Amino acid sequence: MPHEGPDAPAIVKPLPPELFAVHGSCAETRWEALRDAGYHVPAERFFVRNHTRTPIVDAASWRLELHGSGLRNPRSFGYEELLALPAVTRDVLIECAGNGRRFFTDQQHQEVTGTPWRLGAAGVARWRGVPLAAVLDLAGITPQAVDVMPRGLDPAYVADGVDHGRVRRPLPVAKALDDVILAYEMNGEPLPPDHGHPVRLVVPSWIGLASVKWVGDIEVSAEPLSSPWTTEFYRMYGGQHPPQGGPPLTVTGIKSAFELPWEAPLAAGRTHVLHGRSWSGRGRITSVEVSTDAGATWHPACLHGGPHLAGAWTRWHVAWSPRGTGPQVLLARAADETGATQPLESPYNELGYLFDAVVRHPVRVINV
Ligand SMILES: Nc1nc2c(c(=O)[nH]1)N[C@H]1C(S)=C(S)[C@@H](COP(=O)(O)O)O[C@H]1N2
Ligand SMILES: [Mo]
Repeated sequence: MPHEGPDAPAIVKPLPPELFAVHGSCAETRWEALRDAGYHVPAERFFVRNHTRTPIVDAASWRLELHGSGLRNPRSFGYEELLALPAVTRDVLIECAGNGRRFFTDQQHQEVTGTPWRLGAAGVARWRGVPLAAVLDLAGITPQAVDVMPRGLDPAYVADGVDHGRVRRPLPVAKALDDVILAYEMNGEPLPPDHGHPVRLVVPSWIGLASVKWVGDIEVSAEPLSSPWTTEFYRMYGGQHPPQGGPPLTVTGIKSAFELPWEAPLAAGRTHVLHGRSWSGRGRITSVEVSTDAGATWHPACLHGGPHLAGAWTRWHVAWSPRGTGPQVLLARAADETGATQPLESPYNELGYLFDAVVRHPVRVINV
């Protein structure tokens, strides 16, 4: 199949049904596919969120253009030039702002629009690249610079007959200079096409949209910048929110997921070790509790060793001996270092962003 032109597939890598649920141009990781994965999600299992489709970009001829009123020394970088700069390596979670969206409908009976993700639009990888700050410094970022806007090389995003241009989203200069990476490696390999080859942004703790893939240019401006991705999309509408929408979304929320299939069959009369992962854009996970009786009682899960990274996830497990047979529901709720925890209901917004409530994960206890 061709990878360019009108018949090109939206996603290049294979999407076997045991690993992914496909939603149009996007692919959701199945949580059971993480049971035998390590801390990092292999690139072959990492979710894909494409506004249009994966472009094939040739690293050898690719250039990153830095331009705009906030630079003293506008310039460009080739792939080899970036690789020659001092590198950083960091475990960072990328999560779509719409992850969990379908639970607004399934659990809260609210109507929302957008891709109906369960919890599989999130993943941690080990990213290696150049700090964005270093590249901005080489381009002579001035004290007057306020916003930094990377733009992707994928096709323009057209929705309902409106051409919104190529995917781009300004970052305030404070975030751009803090911990953002211009990444060229994912889990020790060059970035695969679907995840931004040759270079993408990795913006820790922020909604996935900020981590612009296939970056081709970056505008650095002494005036505030905007794009449809800050004025129209990725804001909260409806419910308690102002008519023009809340502020552009930045930091992601707090979530937990079991590494089990939806409606997993579990054998009666045995003890099962339930595994899962929790994460929060606000900081480290400090505790996770599991309930198997609809929230009447909660049991602490055992958090797996090592430092519980901010900007990534914490793995955990808990033992469970189901009583009886038939459909049952598993609940997990995490707390982070800011004291935030997962509520039983998530505040409504029309586009279904930042679902953070406890997810009711159905299982079937069966006689074997
Ligand atoms: N250029 C470009 N960058 C993009 C997107 C896109 O469609 N085009 N999607 C964004 C969104 S909404 C998310 S959630 C993440 C998903 O990253 P992944 O596909 O590597 O998992 O990429 C972001 N970067
Ligand atoms: Mo996203």
